[in-house]
Amino acid sequence: MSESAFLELTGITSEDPTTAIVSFARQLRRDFDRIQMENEFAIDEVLTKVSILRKEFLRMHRYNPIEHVVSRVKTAESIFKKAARLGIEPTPEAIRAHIKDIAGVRVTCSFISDTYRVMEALTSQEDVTVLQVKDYIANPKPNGYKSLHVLIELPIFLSTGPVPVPVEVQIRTIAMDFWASLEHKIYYKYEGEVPSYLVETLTEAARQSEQLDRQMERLYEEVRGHEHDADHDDELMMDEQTLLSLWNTARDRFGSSFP
Ligand code: 0O2
Repeated sequence: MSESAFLELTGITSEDPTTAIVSFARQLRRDFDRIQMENEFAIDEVLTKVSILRKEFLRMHRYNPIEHVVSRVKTAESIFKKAARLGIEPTPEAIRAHIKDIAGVRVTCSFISDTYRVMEALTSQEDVTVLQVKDYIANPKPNGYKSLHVLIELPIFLSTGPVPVPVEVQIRTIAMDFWASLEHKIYYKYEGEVPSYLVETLTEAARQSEQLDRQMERLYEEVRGHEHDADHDDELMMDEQTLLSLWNTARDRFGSSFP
């Protein structure tokens, strides 16, 4: 970009443009630092929510629907590339307004039903606003990509007050995740020009991974049915223990006249 074009874009009219450009660049850096910071904090909030859900499921249902969680803040380079692709001015205001996936969290679940359960539990929280849901599990992309994409917005609490920050949460099964990371690697290796035989193999792998997901889900439901019976026995046992202790308390209170 020529100096005059830069001055026109930034609106700098100072008689000493060099000083003005340096101070503008410093301001830009501060603004971008702030954007990165807000996005890091928003990720912390989402990770805490996911961790609480995971612990609650474990404690209350003795079951963990979440296998693992990863997160990332988009790098400045990747933000600028996306801005250029979308035809957005590379200013902090335009980036805040148009790029909503600077903060990303990926939750990997064991089973398809868990992905929807986790999405429901996360999006029904009071401080979470759902901006968009893309269900690529029900409607996979033509290449076979499957995942739930939920764009949420939640407040982070800074010393200056609350700031709403969008976070893209991707929720998928282990099989979907395995497929997506391999596809991503292949796509990057061939810089988007993937040979057709590999595209076909990937599409076939996506179909097989879907079958695997469905089979695993069926197996899990069967095993879960048996576990429910065992849980019921445990509850009965706990009740008997509670009854026994109540009985003993009553006997202590009423003495030997109590049977
Ligand atoms: P990264 O490095 O994961 O952040 P856009 O969000 O505008 O770029 P789109 O298609 O409207 O594009 O958004 P969408 O459908 O919500 O997908 C965005 C993200 O989903 C991507 O992020 C990928 O992480 C993932 N994704 C989408 N489609 C595919 C796919 O076909 N294969 C794989 N492996 N991942 C996919 P980024 O920003 O591209 O990359």
